[in-house]
Amino acid sequence: MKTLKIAIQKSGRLNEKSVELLKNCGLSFENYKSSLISPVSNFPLEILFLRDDDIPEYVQDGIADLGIVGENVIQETQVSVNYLQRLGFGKCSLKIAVPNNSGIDDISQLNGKSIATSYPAILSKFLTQHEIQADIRTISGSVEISPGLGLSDAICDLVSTGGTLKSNGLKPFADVMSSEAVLIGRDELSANDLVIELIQRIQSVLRAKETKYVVLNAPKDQLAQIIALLPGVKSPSVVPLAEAGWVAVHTVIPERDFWDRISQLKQAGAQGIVVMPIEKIIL
Ligand code: PRT
Ligand code: ZN
Repeated sequence: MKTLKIAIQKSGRLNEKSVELLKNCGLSFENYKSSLISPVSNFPLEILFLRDDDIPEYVQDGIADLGIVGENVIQETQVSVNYLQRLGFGKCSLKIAVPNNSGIDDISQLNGKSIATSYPAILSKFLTQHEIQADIRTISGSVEISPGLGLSDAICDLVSTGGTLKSNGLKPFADVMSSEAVLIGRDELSANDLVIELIQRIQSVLRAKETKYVVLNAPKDQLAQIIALLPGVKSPSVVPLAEAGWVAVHTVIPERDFWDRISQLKQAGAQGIVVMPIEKIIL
């Protein structure tokens, strides 16, 4: 079968997590910073290291079959590619922000104002939807300093912690879009066996990230109550302990549910609760 090519960011915010995800899928490759292509030794796949802005077009044009990139970049480049899987990292929001003392508190007040951004296509669509006529100033970096320099009245930029806005005296004002890293693919490839296999591996890694393997000791007479508190992938395994009247309960549960239930489990008599990470969950 033909070797696939997947494009990931060469360096920047998505590089490390993209490499980690592919390695967790059992793919073996060198993360050469200096080269453009790295072959995977145990799967028919080559990794292309690119600037994130180029990834959607490379996938659309068939230079790469798959890509990992932020939704913000896909929307801005307006390409036609398939969204195959949301990946849960690189989360951020594209927001319009204004200086703290601007007096702007309603979106209609953006009419006639200038907005600096690196995302003119997305912003223009948003303004049209809200029937706002503003002057979009496209700049490629350091958008946040633009109001302070008198270059624009507002900005539209990506925000994750909000620290950059704060330290530049800006306040978030309107949400334009939220974004995360996604796996994209060429339209024709959705039914390709290798693509399906890779998506399945990625999904098993993502599922495992959200769940924990939990082992706890329970008095036998409290077992039903404890199991009721532990919704697992399937029903839990119950193993007798050397001490009479006690069992060990093994199960796999979503981490977010687990933390809420610890005190109830303890009250129900659970002891020696051990929580372990899981590498993959294959359903
Ligand atoms: O070199 P290359 O072109 O490949 O990379 P790049 O410099 O264009 O992008 P990079 O590496 O900065 O970001 C890659 C992707 O990460 C983006 O396209 C988003 O999908 C995602 N991402 C997630 C972010 C952020 N969070 C983020 N906070 N991209 C940029 N930022 C910037 C933002 O522009 C602002 O300057 O971080 C600053 C704000 O951060 P906070 O934490 O202060 O709010
Ligand atoms: Zn970029």
